[in-house]
This record gives sequence, C-alpha cells and structure tokens, in this order.
Amino acid sequence: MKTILIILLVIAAIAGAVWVGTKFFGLTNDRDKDGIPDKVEDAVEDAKEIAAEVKKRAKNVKKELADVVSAVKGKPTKAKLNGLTKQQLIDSALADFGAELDPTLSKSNLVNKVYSLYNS
Ligand SMILES: [Ca+2]
Repeated sequence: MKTILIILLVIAAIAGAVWVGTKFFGLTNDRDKDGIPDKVEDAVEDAKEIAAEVKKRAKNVKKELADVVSAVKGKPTKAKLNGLTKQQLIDSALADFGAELDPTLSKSNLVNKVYSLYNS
C-alpha cells in the first residue's frame, strides 16, 4: 500500500515537473501552451483513435455474425438437407436456432441433428 503511494507521488512529481518545464520554460514543444507537451497530447490522441477503431471492429464482427444466413428454406426434408454442405448445415442451425454444432461430426450426423432441430 505504502509502495503504491510512493509510486503515485513520484509520478505526480514527474508530471508536475514536466508541466512546469513545458509551461514556463519551454523545455518541450507545446503547440497550444497549456503546459502539456505535444508528445503526451499526441499519445493520448492515438490511444483514443485506437480505442475507437477497436470498438468499430468489434461492432463489425457482431454484424457479420448476425449476417449468417440460413441455407434451409421452408420445412426441410432429409433429402434437402443432404444437398447442403456441412458448413451450410452448421450455419443454418446457428442462424435459425442459435445451435452450435460440432463441425467434426460426420455429415449424416449433422443432417440428423439439423433435421431434428427443424422438426421438433
Ligand atoms: Ca499542449
């Protein structure tokens, strides 16, 4: 606990020294003369941009997941399901029932599972 306080005090002292040095002695570049060095302001700006980008990508991933389209149209028969690929069967179960099927299952196993999902 004491160690943390000392570390915080040291950081505060350094920040204070940088602020005084920047604001009153012009030791670092400071475009807007607010006592915060450009390097620090740029780093904060970058961090904000990265955070925004990460947020945007997370949103896109969510959207792509929602875009999984069911290949199964209407009430499926086993013959119809057999005509689909394993990936289509897995995607359809996920899109229509939110069911995550094991992709290592055999196709006939997947067909049976998907069939029982649609006919229960
Ligand atoms: Ca500044």
